[in-house]
Amino acid sequence: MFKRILVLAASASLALTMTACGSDKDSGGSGSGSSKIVLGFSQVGAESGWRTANTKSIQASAGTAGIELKFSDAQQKQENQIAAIRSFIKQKVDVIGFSPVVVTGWDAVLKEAKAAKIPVVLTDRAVDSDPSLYVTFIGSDFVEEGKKAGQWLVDEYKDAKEPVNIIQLEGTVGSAPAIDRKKGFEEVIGSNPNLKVVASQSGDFTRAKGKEVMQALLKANKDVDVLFAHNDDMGLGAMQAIEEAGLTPGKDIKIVTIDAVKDGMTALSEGKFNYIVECSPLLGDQLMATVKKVKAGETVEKRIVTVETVFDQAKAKEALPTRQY
Ligand code: GYE
Repeated sequence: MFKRILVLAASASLALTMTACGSDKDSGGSGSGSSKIVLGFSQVGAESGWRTANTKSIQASAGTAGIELKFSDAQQKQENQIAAIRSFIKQKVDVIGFSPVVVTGWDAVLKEAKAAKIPVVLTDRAVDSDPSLYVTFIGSDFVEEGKKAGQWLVDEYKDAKEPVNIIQLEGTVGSAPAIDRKKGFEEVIGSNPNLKVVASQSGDFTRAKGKEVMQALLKANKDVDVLFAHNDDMGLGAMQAIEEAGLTPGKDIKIVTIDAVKDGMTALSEGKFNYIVECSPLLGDQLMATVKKVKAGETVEKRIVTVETVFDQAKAKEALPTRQY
């Protein structure tokens, strides 16, 4: 019961935030009197360093592009995202952008946006809806990221004569990055029968959950060689659990993660992580350029893939001083 009241209160405050900033659509014109493009953006939440950097990028790029941004944080809940998108439709924004927390369950609301003739641009994460329901999807290739992480293990343990026991910390259940990173990773390590995933569980992309789940998994699995975490934050939480268990991260248990945010890169440069596959959160400029094109009636590519790299400990040391996020 108490939980239910909290949920109601949360959605009421969400609705309030959105009406509070929802009335200024025509007041944001530039000096020339022309009206600004209005973009309604529903963000997943603030679960990780990656997400915070992504939010900053979107806000900064909207400012530079002269686009009015109506921003809504869904606290990692699909129902909040659906409510936000419905509110954007009601407010008649020009374009809707969102990063879908999970892959499934978007058909109805995407059809509503289409019926209202409001184009939708997906950023960061994919959906399983019919592609005719959105204009484009801007983001990383998560299967490829999982493969790059797996390839590091294949190379690192190419001469291993004994089983290499791996713990995998998965991202949010049902999210595109969790599904695809797991798929790419397991496909590549499958080439070496010594590489064994002994436990695989979700840590919901957060540091706190990463630590909690790793504590439990370390108790249940005595001989762990490698941790593969689907993002830096879970890896950082797990790193604490490893240290508290009296083990040395980076040595007793090697750590491979995805993202390459500053805290992850710091751990890598200090030898506590062993490898990071980059996933860039800086999608703001591409999003704003796409929004402008869509508004001008120009055609855009159905899939816009982000360019990314990988980091070992030496490369992390080099890159850290100029890292933006
Ligand atoms: O890797 C993780 C975040 O969807 C790519 O979400 C994003 C992932 C990112 O919480 O840190």
